[in-house]
Amino acid sequence: MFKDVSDLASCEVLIVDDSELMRRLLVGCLKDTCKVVTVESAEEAIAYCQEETPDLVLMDWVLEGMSGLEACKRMQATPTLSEIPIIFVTSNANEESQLQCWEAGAVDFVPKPIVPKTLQNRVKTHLKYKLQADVLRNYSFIDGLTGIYNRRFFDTEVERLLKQRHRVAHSLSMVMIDIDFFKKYNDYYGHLSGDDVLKQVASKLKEIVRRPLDSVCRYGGEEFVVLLPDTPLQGAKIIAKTLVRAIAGMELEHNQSEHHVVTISAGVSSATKTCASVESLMKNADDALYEAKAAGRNTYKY
Ligand code: GH3
Ligand code: MG
Ligand code: MG
Ligand code: MG
Repeated sequence: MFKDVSDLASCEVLIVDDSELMRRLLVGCLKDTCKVVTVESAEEAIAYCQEETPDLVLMDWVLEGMSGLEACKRMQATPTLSEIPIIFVTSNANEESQLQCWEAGAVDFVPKPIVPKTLQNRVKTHLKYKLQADVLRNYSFIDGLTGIYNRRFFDTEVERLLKQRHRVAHSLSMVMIDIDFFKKYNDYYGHLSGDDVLKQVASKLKEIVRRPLDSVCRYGGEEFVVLLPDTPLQGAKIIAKTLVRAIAGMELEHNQSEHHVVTISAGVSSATKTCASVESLMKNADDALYEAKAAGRNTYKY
């Protein structure tokens, strides 16, 4: 799921330069190290980074339209883009210019005309740092018990998806899930068996929710939440139904439950014109989950 720390070849570097000759030269320097993409302007660079999140940007300073320096400042000020390191490659190399690059948040500075070996090594070094930072961040997004995403990931991801939805107006749905009579399960079978059920349920949910952009998170205790970008309510209901059936279908013994096996209840919500905040999405899903519990559990509501 995540890139390996030593896998530079899987990294992507975005080259921003308005000179075709320079772009070709830079691509030639880097194409054996990593994947390379080029754009001609700062505006295109920002748009590209919003969609694709490259691992590193090589930024020219003097560009038509927005300058590279301004683009760097804007990216640094944007939470989703500020993690992408930027190296300036520019002939504005006097002391004052270099200071301005550092102040704008650049991680390095390579003067033109470039020395290919120096550029390659600077890029390699910064890609390694970037991969290490990614690995640490990714670990901080994983739940230790079940190996699926945790609450911290959910909080970050749901914000990101809702913002993205503003731009591209796609749908976003959510399924909140809670294991039924789980306290009784722990009391009867013991906490370690309870932990094992949490792992098995998490793994089944992940097995079913398998589109690359979907995510299954452990929200806390015995509660999970599934994020379904680009999925209207109708689609999310089908997923909720499938999940509820699949967990009961595992037939994990639970003789303290009226269903005799481990079951879940689920509440579904979708972002609409009037319900577009994290809070309202969560509240609607939570209310629906409560209804599912009241309706006898092992079911879903919306
Ligand atoms: P309901 O059907 O209404 O959801 O009943 P419930 O018993 O599942 O609900 P409640 O919220 O009262 O209990 C949740 C229980 O989940 C409490 C705790 O024993 C258990 N639990 C929470 N986190 C963990 C965990 O990490 N491991 C284990 N084994 N149990 C946990
Ligand atoms: Mg230029
Ligand atoms: Mg609960
Ligand atoms: Mg419960």
